[in-house]
Amino acid sequence: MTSYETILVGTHGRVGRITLNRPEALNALNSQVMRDVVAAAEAFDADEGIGAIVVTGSEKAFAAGADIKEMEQKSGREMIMDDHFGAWARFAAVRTPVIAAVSGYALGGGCELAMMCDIIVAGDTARFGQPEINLGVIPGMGGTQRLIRAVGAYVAADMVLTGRMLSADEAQRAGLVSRVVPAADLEAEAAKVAETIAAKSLPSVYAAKAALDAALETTLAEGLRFERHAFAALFDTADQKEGMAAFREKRQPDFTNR
Ligand code: CO8
Repeated sequence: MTSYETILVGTHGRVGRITLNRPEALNALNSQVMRDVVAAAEAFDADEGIGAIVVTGSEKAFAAGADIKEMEQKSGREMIMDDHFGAWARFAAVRTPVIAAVSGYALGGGCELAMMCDIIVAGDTARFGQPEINLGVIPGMGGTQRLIRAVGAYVAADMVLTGRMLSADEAQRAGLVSRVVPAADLEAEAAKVAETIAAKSLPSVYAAKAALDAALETTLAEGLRFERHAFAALFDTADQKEGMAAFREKRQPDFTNR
C-alpha cells in the first residue's frame, strides 16, 4: 500500500481507513494533507474490494481547520490562481460512501471536511465550528453552503457569524451528526457503520449516494427524475435479482457487486 506523508492508511475487510496524522498542528489541513487524502480516497474508490471509507483524526482533533500558517501570507490573486484547496472537490466526488469519525475539534476546514463525508459519527468530545470569522475571513471549503443544508439557515448563521462551536450533542440535535458515542467507542462505532454499508451491493450503494447528493444540488423534479432512472437501472444488476430472491426465500442475500 502506498505510504503518505501526512496520513495513515489501512484496510479492514472491505473498509478503507484514512487517519489524518499531523499531531503537531492538530491535523491542520495544508496542501500536502489535501493531496494525500484525495489520492488515498481515489485509490480506495477505484478498488472494487472497498465498499466504504472511514476518515478520522486523533482523540484531540479531527482537524483544526485549514493550515493558517500556510495561508496567512497569500494574496487573493494567489488563492485564486493556485486554486488553493480546490482538489478537495475530488474528495467530495468519490462514489464510495465516506464516514467521518470525529473526536475533538472539527473546525473550519475540519468541519467542512466532515461535511464532505456522507455520514458523521461523533465521539462525545467532538466540537464543530466555523471560526473563520475570528480570522477575518469566511469558510472557503463549503462551510456556508453545506452547513446550511445540514443544519438549516439559523444554526448555520449562528455558527458562521459568531464562530461558536457546537458540542457533539448540539450537532446531533441540529442534524449534522447522526450518532454520538463515548469517545472511547468512536472507532468501533464508525467501523460498524462502514462495515454495514460495505456488506451491501456496491452498484446500489453508488446509486444511493449519487441520488442523495443530487438532492442537495438540484430541484425536486430533477432529483426525482434522477432517482427514478437510477432505481430502474439497478434492475439490470445480478444483485437486485439476488436481493429480491433472498427476501422471498427468507435468507440473507449473497451480493457479488454484479
Ligand atoms: N493551522 C495551523 N496550525 C494550527 C491550526 C491551524 N488551523 N490549529 C492549530 N494549529 C497548531 C497551533 O498553532 C499549535 O502549534 P504550535 O505548538 O507550533 O504553536 C498546535 O497546532 C496546537 O494548537 P494550540 O496550542 O492552539 O492548541 P489548543 O489546545 O490551545 O487550542 C484550538 C486548540 C482551539 C483548536 C486552536 O488551536 C485553534 O483555535 N486553532 C485554529 C482553529 C481555526 O481557526 N480554524 C479555522 C482555520 S481557517 C479555515 O479552516 C478556512 C478553510 C477554508 C479554506 C479554503 C481555501 C480556499
